[in-house]
Order: sequence, then C-alpha cells, then structure tokens
Amino acid sequence: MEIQLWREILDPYELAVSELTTKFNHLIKEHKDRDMYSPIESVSGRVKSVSSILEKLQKKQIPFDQMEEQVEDIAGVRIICQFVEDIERVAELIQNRSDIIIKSEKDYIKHMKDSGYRSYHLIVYYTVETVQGPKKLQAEIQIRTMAMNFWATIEHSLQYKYKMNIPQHVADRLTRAADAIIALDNEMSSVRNEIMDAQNFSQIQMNLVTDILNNIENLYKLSNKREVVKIQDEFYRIYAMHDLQQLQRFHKQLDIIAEGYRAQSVKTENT
Ligand code: 0O2
Repeated sequence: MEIQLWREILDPYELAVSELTTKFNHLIKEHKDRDMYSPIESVSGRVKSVSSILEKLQKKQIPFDQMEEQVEDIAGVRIICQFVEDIERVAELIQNRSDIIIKSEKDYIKHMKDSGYRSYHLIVYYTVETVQGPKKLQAEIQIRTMAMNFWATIEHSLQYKYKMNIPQHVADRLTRAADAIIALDNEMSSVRNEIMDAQNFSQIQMNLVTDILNNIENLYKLSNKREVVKIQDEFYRIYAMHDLQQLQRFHKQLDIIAEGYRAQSVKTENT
C-alpha cells in the first residue's frame, strides 16, 4: 500500500473529525450564549493511526477491502461531560440531529468492561462532502465523564506500555481505582444541582458583564464622554457588590439609555 493511498483513504475521516468536533464545540457555545448549562464539557477527536488500523485488521482478521466497513472507529470523537447524568442528555442531543445517523450503541456504563472501563459509545454514520462528491462514513463517538476519562487515559497508556500484559498488582490497583471513580461520579452527582447553580451563576454573570461592557463601549462612541465615565464607575460599583439581580437591573437600565441614544442619533441623521 502506497502512503499516498492511505492519505486518500484517511482524508475524509480527517474532515469528519474536524466537522464533528466543530459542531459539538458549537453546541457548548450555544448553551453558554443562552445562559444554559452545557451537558458537554469538552470535545476532542482523532483519526486512528495507520499502525493502529493495521493492528486491528490483523487482530480481527479483517480483509483490507472491508476495512472501512468493519473498522468503525477510524474517525473518533470523544465528548467529556461533568456528570454521569449528562451522558444520556448528550446521547439524546446526538439522536435528535439530522446530520448524524446512529448505527449502534454500547453502554459500558451500565455494563462495565472487565478491565473497569466505563464509557458510552455510539457508532454513527456521517456524510462529508469531498471533491468526488458526498462520502458516508462511520465514526465512533465516546461519551464519558471527566472521572471516567481520567481512568481510561491512564489505563490506556498502561496497556500500551505492557502490551496487554498488565502485571496483576497493577491490574488490581486499576480495579480499585475504577471503583473509586464510580464513587467519585456518584458523589459529584449528589451535589450536581448545587454545582450547576454555581456554574450557571458565573456564566450568567460573565454574559451580563460582556453585554454591559459592549453597551458602554457603544455609548462611548455615541454620547457625552463624561456621562459614560460616570456609567462605567457605576458599573464597577455594582459589580463589586456581587449581586446578580443588581447587575441585571443595571444591564436593563443601560439598555434603555443606549436605546435612547440610538434613537436620538437616528433622528439627528435624518434631519
Ligand atoms: P484506540 O487506541 O482508542 O483507538 P475490541 O474488539 O475491544 O478491540 P471494538 O470492538 O472496536 O474493540 O470496540 P470496543 O471494545 O467498544 O472499543 C472501542 C474503543 O473503546 C477502544 O478503541 C478504546 O478507545 C476504548 N476502550 C475499549 N475498552 C477499553 C479499555 O478496557 N480501556 C481503555 N482505556 N479503553 C477502552 P481501540 O481501538 O481499542 O483503541
């Protein structure tokens, strides 16, 4: 097999990984822009390396011409969530999309692997546009919590180091660590509402501050500079109070002032 051919085969998968990660990152942004809690914490993706594909072909006795059908994870996307409950929500978000078709799912959370591995896997169909036209390909989406990801990342590197022959004492430690991860996820779930409230509060505050500063900047262009400095000082005073309601009230007042200036400048332009 020539290197060029591999590049041609893998290129659409690169595109799929890039598009899917962009789309999931955009979902995070959409939630944040709407002051909503995002069930997705972060997203990453990769195209399986040639050596890893070859290894899988060999291990599973897959003929080369069936590679794209049978190796379902040439394109891989990993979605990290904060809480176990978010995983189901993310799976639903994916199920409801028209650009991603679910082929199969594996729930290694309800059915943990013997190794201790936990994660929710979706094998999906996704179509990319190439110079030769549309290409429907498969991708694996792994959805897991930050804690599950911590365990899987460490265990994966140990598997790599020991080439599947992890010494018993290390395997025992990993089993204990897997139990600790389950306990950690459960503990976090029990304070999920409090954590979400705190994160929502800081997201709402961040969006408000951005809006207020944009408004102040626009006012600075349109109105009396001394008045804008006064408004800015008032903003700093209210910000220091750490009171979201006061900040929201100030935001509304500022909107009304800005609207007044905008109307005034339109009137001036028309006269
Ligand atoms: P990589 O390096 O991530 O690409 P299998 O039959 O077990 O060889 P299959 O049928 O493709 O694999 O699916 P499975 O078991 O659902 O595994 C798919 C992927 O899940 C793996 O891809 C890993 O990324 C991850 N995974 C599965 N089991 C484990 C585990 O015990 N530990 C860790 N850390 N990850 C796991 P690859 O191709 O094995 O590896």
